[in-house]
Amino acid sequence: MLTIWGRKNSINVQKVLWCCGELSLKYDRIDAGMEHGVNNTPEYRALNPNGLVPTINYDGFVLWEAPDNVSMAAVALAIGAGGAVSSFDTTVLISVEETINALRKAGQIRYRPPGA
Ligand SMILES: N[C@@H](CCC(=O)N[C@@H](CS)C(=O)NCC(=O)O)C(=O)O
Repeated sequence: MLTIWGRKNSINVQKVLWCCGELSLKYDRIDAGMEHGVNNTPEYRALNPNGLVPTINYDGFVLWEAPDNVSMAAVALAIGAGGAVSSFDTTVLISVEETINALRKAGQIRYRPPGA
């Protein structure tokens, strides 16, 4: 179960949503931040002490501090190459040089597909 807290008009939330979209991952999104509040509640701060969006909870593993675009692309490439998704069509949002950097980073990501 993948849950993402964050408002859709946040660039940092958008890069996570983009990554999930590229990987066809299903997720629940809870509006949080700015006009939605939520990120100042003690419950949210327990998940993400920075009180910023996004916050991601993947089966109990909580992640905050969404990485830069190249790192997000690297994660998408690593998961895609691991066979977790049947097809992987990417949308070009980064430069050739950034893509090469993403490919290098993807090689360092220790990802094991479910069931492997
Ligand atoms: N490095 C952090 C930065 C997060 C960040 O700056 N989020 C902004 C939105 S883009 C935020 O939470 N602002 C306060 C708010 O939306 O209430 C990350 O990527 O997670």
